[in-house]
Amino acid sequence: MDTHSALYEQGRKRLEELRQLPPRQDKSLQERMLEHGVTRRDFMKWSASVTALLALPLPFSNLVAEAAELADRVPLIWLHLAECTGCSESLVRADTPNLDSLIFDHISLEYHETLMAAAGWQAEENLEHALKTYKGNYLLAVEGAVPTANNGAFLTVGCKGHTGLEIIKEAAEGAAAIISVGTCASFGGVQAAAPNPTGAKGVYEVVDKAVVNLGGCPPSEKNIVGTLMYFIMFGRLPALDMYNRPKWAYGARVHDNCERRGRFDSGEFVEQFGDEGAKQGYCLYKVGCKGPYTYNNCPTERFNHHVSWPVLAGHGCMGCSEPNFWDDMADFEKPLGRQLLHGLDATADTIGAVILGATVVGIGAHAVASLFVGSSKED
Ligand code: FSX
Ligand code: SF4
Ligand code: F3S
Repeated sequence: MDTHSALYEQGRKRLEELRQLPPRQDKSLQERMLEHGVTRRDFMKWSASVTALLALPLPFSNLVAEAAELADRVPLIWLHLAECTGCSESLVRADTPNLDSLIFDHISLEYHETLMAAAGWQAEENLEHALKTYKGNYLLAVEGAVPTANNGAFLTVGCKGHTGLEIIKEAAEGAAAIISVGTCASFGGVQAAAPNPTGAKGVYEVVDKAVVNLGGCPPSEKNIVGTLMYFIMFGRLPALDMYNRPKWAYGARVHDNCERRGRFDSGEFVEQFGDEGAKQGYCLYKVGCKGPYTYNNCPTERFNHHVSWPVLAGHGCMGCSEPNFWDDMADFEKPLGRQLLHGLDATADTIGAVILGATVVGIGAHAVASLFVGSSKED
C-alpha cells in the first residue's frame, strides 16, 4: 500500500471510531451551516481547500468533510499564558462567520478563557473538571509563553493563584496532543526577547511531550484550523520541520511565494516608505522585509478570510513565525543581509545574490534537519 493509501485508511478508521462517540454539541454542523446560510457546495469547496492546504490529494477531501462534521467528538482545552490573545482573535475575529470559525465553534471546546462565559471559581472548576473527565483524550491548545523564572511566579492565573508553569505541566500530562498556537507558545515570542526577565519559554521546553509549533504572531486562522483538522482526521500530529512546525504550512519561505518576488528578481526595490516604488508595489527587501529568512504560508493563505497579509498591506515581513524573531530579525525596517555583512552598501543585484546564496544554505539545513526530526515523529 502506498503512503497515501495507508494514510487514507488510517483516517477512515479513526473517523469510524469517532462516529461511535456521542456528539458533545446540541447542534450538528449541518444545522450550524444552515443557520448561517452556508451551503453544502460552500462546505465541499472548503473541504477541498483544506485538503490542498494540508498538501493531501483531492480524494482526502471526503475525510476532511467528515472530520469537520465529527469535530464535536474531540474535546479541546485551550489555555492562555503570557500573550496578547491575538492568536484567538486571528481565528474568531470576523464580521461574518466563515467555515473556519463555524468549525471552531463546532469543536467541543471544553475550556477557553477568552470565549467562555464562566469566571472566577467556576472557571477554575471547569478546567479541573475537563482535565479529569477527558484525561488522555483531549487536545490541548496553548496560547502564550510560559514564564519560568522564580518558579513561574511572573504569571499566575485564576483565583487559586496557580502559576502558568504549574497549569501547563498538569494539562500537558493528560493531553492526547499539544498544539502551541502562535510564536509565544512555540518559542517564547516577544516575551522571551532579550533580556527576558521572566524566563519566558516555549511550551515544548517545559513539557515532556511532542508539541506542534504554529509559529506566527499571530498564526493565520488557516494554519490553526488545518492543524486541528489534521488531528481530528488522523488522531496524530502531522509531519514537522526542524522547529516542530507542520511542513504543509511552514515548508516554504514567505519569499518563495510572495507576489512581489518578480520585483525582487528584477531589482525593483522600495527605497523608502511612501516613494514611487512603494506606490508601484516594488519589493520591500531594502525597507526590512524578512521574507527571505522566514518559513510560513502567509502569501498563499493570507489572513482575515484571505483578505490580506503584511507585504500586500505594504510592510515587509518581520519574520514573526521564526524562533527569537524579536531579537534576530530586528531592525524590522532595515535589511538583515546588509547588517550581517557589516554595512555592505550593495547594489540590488548584489543583495539578491547574497540572499540567494544564504538561502540555499538555509534550505539545505532546513531540509536535512526536517528529515532527522521527521524520522521520529512521522511515518
Ligand atoms: Fe503571541 Fe498569541 Fe503574538 Fe499575540 O496569544 S503569537 S503576542 S499575536 O496573541 O501569543
Ligand atoms: Fe516579497 Fe519580501 Fe521577498 Fe521582496 S523580499 S519578494 S517583499 S518576501
Ligand atoms: Fe509574520 Fe511575515 Fe507572515 S511577519 S505574518 S511571517 S508575512
